[in-house]
Amino acid sequence: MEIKANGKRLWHTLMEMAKIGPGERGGNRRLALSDEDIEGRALFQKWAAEAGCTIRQDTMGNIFARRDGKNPEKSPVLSGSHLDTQPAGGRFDGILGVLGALEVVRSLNDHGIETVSPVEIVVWTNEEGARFPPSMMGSGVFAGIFEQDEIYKNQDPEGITVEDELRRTGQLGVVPCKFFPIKAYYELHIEQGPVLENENTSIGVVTGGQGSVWTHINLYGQGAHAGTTPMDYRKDPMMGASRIITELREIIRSHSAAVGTVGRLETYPASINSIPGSVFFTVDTRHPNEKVLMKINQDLKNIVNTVCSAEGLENEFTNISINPTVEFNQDCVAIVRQSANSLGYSHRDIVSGAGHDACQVNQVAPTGMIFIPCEGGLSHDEAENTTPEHVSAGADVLLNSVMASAGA
Ligand code: HGY
Ligand code: MN
Ligand code: MN
Repeated sequence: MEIKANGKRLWHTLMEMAKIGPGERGGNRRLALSDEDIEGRALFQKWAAEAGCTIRQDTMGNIFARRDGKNPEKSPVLSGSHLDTQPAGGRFDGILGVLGALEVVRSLNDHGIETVSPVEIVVWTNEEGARFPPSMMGSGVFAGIFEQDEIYKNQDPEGITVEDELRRTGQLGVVPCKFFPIKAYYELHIEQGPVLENENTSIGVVTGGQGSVWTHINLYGQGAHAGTTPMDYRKDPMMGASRIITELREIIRSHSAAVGTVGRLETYPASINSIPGSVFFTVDTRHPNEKVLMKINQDLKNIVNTVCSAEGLENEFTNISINPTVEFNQDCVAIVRQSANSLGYSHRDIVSGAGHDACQVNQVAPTGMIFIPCEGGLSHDEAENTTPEHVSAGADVLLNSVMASAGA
């Protein structure tokens, strides 16, 4: 028999969390392992303890809040996501998954339900990768995809390492960050795209995710005077970058369903009257087919070399992360679909355009995801929004999916 979560309480909890690390336009800025992120984590841990959970933290700062089941020997059902945000992020990306899992525990408490398997809420460290690349970092070390010692050395743009920040903020836990047997993992998330809203569908039954490649490109030319240097004397990396970025759009357009983004572009010395000596920019490319994704990456690398030889530039082309396409566990997908069905929510299968911690956990545990619509399909912007009704429906489906796997 389906039970319902308390959507009103979840919406209020989301709005309380949103007060921490406010952005300039109503969203949030809680970069991974920043003081704001820590403040949000502390509030979550307070709520989880009040809900009767016992809390532990691992050496990547991942937080696990456990609600015991009848049989402590059974592998737990996990549910969660991330609390870190983009620099100009929204109030729901990641946060909905963590606080939705908290709502599951609160609802199980309200209904006096003791599951057979334990249930654990998880907060993964640094899903966004906006401050410390790569993204999905804490879940990636947990799943054995990244080596912790390597990840510890990764730096933010100020040169601060992951390890330093984990220590400074007291997030370096004592439990080794390593996967353990998990019955199932469910993650509730906004779609971050327009499909569900356009189709007026309440729930996305996520069957998998597209692959992605993150690349750092450095172009080196010759710094010189903006006024005295004739155009054909120049080795101008900004001209090189503009040609590469224009060509990138053509490469992407030649593969339907491909997307490509240049999110960061920095010049040195960044002076109005000096031709830059060097330019750095990032490229995020994605596609649902891994072969096409790797072809796009190769085409981009070729374009960089062609433009650099034409412009007299040197370059460094570094793939900093390559995330394969993902297929979620059929049983978990079926449980999500069945929960939405029996609750009477309109639903459709959907492939995720975004990466999620669930994509990493999927490598070591049966994993499923639940999407709800977001306004205009917008995310990774402070205007990110959804409705209390969608949040409530998502929480209901999450609660019933967790109960189906945990045995209640
Ligand atoms: O980049 C992503 O897809 C995720 O939102 N971090
Ligand atoms: Mn997210
Ligand atoms: Mn995100």
